[in-house]
Amino acid sequence: MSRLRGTVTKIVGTSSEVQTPRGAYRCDLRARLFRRSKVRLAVGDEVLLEERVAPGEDGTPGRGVIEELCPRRTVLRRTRDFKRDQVLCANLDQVVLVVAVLDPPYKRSFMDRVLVGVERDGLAAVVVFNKRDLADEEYLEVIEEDAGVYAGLGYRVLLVSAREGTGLEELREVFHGKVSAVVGPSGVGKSTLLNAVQPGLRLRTGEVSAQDGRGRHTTTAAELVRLDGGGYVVDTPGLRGFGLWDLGPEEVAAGFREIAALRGACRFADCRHRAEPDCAVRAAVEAGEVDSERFESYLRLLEDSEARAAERQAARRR
Ligand SMILES: Nc1nc2c(ncn2[C@@H]2O[C@H](COP(=O)(O)OP(=O)(O)O)[C@@H](O)[C@H]2O)c(=O)[nH]1
Ligand SMILES: [Mg+2]
Ligand SMILES: [Zn+2]
Repeated sequence: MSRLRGTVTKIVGTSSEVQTPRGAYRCDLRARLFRRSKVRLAVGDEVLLEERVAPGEDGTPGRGVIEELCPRRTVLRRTRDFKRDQVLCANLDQVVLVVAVLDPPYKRSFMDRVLVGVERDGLAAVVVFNKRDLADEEYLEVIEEDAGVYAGLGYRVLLVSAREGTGLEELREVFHGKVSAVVGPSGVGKSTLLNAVQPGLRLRTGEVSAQDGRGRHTTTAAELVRLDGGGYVVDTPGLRGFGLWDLGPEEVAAGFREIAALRGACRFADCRHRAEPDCAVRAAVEAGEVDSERFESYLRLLEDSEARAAERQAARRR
């Protein structure tokens, strides 16, 4: 019997929903497979399933059994205190970081923190500045300069307006055929943008939720939303999923592309680019080759990271 390849979009108890070229299937994970691999399925997993009942003409899902789990290209984990890491999403391709030019204005240090987490997880990042309509000519120049910094580092950068519908074609193209997570502060227009990309989606907008940074779905698992244009969006696992508050000092240095590129160029191999003599990174900042705001972000994240490491060490000694 032929096997169908599909993507796990939702998990409810021991049953999962799998999207295949022939339609959606409700599936049980074959017990043998589950015991052998000891792997827990996650949304985004690519699986091979055996069809039991074909999907209905009316769109009712078919039934199947998952026979095989394909190797994961990437995993997005959530680290939990006192518990094993949880895989929030498998095979995530990219993180789409959304910020607003105003209301609320973006903070570069926040953006850099997210980007460092994305680099650590080996994912691609796309930076979207939304609410372009709120910026006047003069302010637009500032934004374009900031956007240029990220574009210069090799990130894809979009300046869009969900309200005016500008840049949406390009955003659709970004999502096309990929598994994406949309992250960013509350109120920047993430839901509005997704609704604009896919009108049938009807995500609620405008609520300023204090929980947004953590995500609404902290207890239940994430879900993949299929886009008509091809591709999936993770119903946001929130920034927690990126373990951004748990970056080691080396991960911080490695997560800044322009700093990582200078590895080995400082006099000391373990240079942290603060006050050490003959530091190639600081020289590059002074020469204007490394953006000074990025460097400030680096120092800030490094400090955070070192403070956390010290805290952990103190806790271990206790
Ligand atoms: N002016 C302007 N407002 C926007 C734009 N996109 C979203 N908004 C507004 O920003 C608010 C927050 O949007 P929402 O999508 O809920 O943000 P989320 O928290 O990131 O999902 C809503 O009142 C939206 O109408 C835009 O491009 N321009
Ligand atoms: Mg929202
Ligand atoms: Zn250095």
